[in-house]
Amino acid sequence: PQTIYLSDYQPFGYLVDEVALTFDLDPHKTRVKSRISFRRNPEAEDGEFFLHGEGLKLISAQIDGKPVTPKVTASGLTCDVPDTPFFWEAEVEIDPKGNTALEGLYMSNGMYCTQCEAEGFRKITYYPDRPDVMSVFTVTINGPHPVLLSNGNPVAQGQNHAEWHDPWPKPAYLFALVAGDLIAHSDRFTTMSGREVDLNLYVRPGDEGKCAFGMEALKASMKWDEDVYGREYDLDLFNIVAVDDFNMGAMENKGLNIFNSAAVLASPETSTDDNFERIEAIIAHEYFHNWTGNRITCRDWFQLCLKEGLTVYRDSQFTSDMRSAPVKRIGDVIDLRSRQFAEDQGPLAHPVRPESFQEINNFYTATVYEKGAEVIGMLKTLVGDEAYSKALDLYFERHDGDAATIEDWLKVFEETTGRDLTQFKRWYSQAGTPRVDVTEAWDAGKGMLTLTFAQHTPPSTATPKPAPQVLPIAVGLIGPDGSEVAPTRVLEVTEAEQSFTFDGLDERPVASVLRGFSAPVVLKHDLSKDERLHLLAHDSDAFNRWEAGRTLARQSLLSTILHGSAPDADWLDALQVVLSDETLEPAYRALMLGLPGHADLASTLHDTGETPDPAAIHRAVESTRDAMAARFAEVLGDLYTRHTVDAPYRPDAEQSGKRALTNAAMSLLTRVQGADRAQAQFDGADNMTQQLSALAALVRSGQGDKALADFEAQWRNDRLVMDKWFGLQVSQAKPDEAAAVAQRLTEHADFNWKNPNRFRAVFGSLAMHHAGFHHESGKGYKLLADWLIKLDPVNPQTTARLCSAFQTWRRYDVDRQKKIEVELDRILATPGLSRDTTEMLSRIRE
Ligand code: HT7
Ligand code: ZN
Repeated sequence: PQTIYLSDYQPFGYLVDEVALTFDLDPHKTRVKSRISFRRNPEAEDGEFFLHGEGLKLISAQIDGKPVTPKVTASGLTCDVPDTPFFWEAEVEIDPKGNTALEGLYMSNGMYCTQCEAEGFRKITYYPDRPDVMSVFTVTINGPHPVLLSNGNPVAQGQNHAEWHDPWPKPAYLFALVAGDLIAHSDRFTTMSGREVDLNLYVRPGDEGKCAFGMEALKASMKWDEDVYGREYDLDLFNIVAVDDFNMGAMENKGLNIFNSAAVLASPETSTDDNFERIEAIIAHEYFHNWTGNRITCRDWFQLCLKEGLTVYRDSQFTSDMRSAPVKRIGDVIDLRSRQFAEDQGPLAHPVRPESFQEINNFYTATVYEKGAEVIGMLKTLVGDEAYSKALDLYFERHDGDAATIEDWLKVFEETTGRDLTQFKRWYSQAGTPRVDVTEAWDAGKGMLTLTFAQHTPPSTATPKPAPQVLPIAVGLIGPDGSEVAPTRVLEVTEAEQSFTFDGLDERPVASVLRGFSAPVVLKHDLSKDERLHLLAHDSDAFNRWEAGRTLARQSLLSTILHGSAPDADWLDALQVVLSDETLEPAYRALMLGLPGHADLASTLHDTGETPDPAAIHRAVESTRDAMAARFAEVLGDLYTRHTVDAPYRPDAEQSGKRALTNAAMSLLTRVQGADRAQAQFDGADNMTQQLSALAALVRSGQGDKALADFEAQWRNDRLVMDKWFGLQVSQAKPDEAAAVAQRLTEHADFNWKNPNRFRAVFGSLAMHHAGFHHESGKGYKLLADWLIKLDPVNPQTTARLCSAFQTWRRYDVDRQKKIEVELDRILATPGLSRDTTEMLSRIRE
């Protein structure tokens, strides 16, 4: 496969002013007519007329009304064209029903829909399918469907016919079309300048009852973007459509967002609190793309973080404002560490702005998205809130309508602040997670504490020689009595080694370093256990207070894993005090009850030169949970009673925090008190959060058979709930049974493996079940490989994403590595393996 390099960027030789498309819909023989105006791009040297196109049957082509015979290959066509502006017209035939890859125009449960990012438009018609070619689209749709949608505003609607016009120039990846028998849940929004916007959420009949929450989230997002970023919506209409077969969460097509139904449909009976929060965040994310992505798009796909990092950052700000900021931050850091750090520390490591790729779909990664958002957060910390706001205003003003680059983005910050961001830019160009060692020197005579930071980023294939990066490290000091003796100060570490002093101190304080997780680094700060206990009891920074508890938990678990020791009693005592502190919000205490994940522990062991044993990790986590349950039984029982919600269900932060705490308590109590409480909760549940957490506790305790059958009988016809049923059985299985459970589920009549949500419910859960996937038998590896081989020809994108389950393989013992190697090679040897999967596995295998 061909490798594409950032350094080879060349503008396209032509500008496109207008695109008119006509679709005559048919399941296997859809006809697409295009009429596109081209003129030479004065800024481009190369005038070759190349249009992308894949899997298209060319029926006819004309230039200025005269038939032409282009040279057609598997990736597109070339043609001799005039020097003067001209109209290109073509008619192609495509097969939406045969399109199982879910890219381009495809069918899902009888409805037509599209997915064009990143390079799906070329499967619809011949076009310069690159984000820097922006044009105004007019779309005509003919087909026997009550609802026919495209981008922009409607210009004509008739029986089996609709015409749409999008006045905003856009790249082809933002094109969308939907046709089907759909029902709209409608509302309105008045923008800050008084524009009336019609809002519709289109769903399949039967799903009408699951729209209200998404609609409220949309209106809240529209208002928030006006209030916080001054960004207003710019069309008369904003449509969202829910689709069952979808490769990712959702897509920000201009004026016509398309969502995986799991990322938009919600009701208390069928969705958990976590689902509600995720849906709110994804709706916000896609809506925010209207400015950061659509009005200002990317020049090329290497700049993906320009829209994704910024939009993730914006949606995390939104969630922090709508819910609890510390709880959101802790959740984000848990996620960053488990997904992005693993990526950055393994063979798939790449910079936030990659410099080469074979298949761009493989670069919609935690690094581009989540580390990309962290980079924005650091920039804001460094320049301050006011300068951030000014820079963003300038960015929107200067680049509206542009296909921009990271250089453009950084320049607005340099201009507004006068800062030189040359070194900061390394956050975009270097792969790898910096390790930061902090050492302390206390001068009692001078009342002075010196903190010395040493940074080092492990080299990787992507970045063999990393240079020091700018690290904004937020630090505060806690006195011996628990009060804060120095408020948060942001230290700017720019050197490989650098010291900072705090003076005027009466007694030696405990340093609270990297408050709020102010930089995405691995911090090594050799605090004593007592110092960490002090921070756990007193740190005024909610993140670092939680982090102190988490580090103590990790240390306790590591000594259980390595030496078989009992859980650390001092940590458990301190934790009990925090759990009982009614001044702390329940959601925060629920997080305190959580333990580092198995993969996180494996990574820490690997970092310290140990070979992680997944079975030993599993045993240590289980025995620690048992010990917590036994020790905290009384407190947990009290928390369960005190915080049980008896008001009508609301998915807000307050109620969901209480449920998170009571369910964490219930789950632990099941270990020492038997399953009655869980069964009672399951039987009495009137919402999915309560029902599903009880079911998980029952299944984990080995007493879930009846509840599983009851659940299936109750929810057999709800595909999103059934995804939970499939997933839970794998995630709660005993390690030696996980692969067998997954295998058995694939034989279930409802295991529709071509549906990405269902496939991920089983195999995503298996890959995440650390001890089950890495079971010494190798059954987990083999089963996943069998199914990846089966899925690849049908849906390469989803297959390739799931390959990342193998990315940490070199951490494990020789025996496991050998078993994984066999599977990697078996998949790689499959004839006709997709470019997506080939690239992922070759990088992992390297
Ligand atoms: N911008 C979108 C990224 C995307 C995608 C979405 C759905 C299906 C396939 C896709 N490929 C890339 C989603 C987002 O970040 O908002
Ligand atoms: Zn996005």
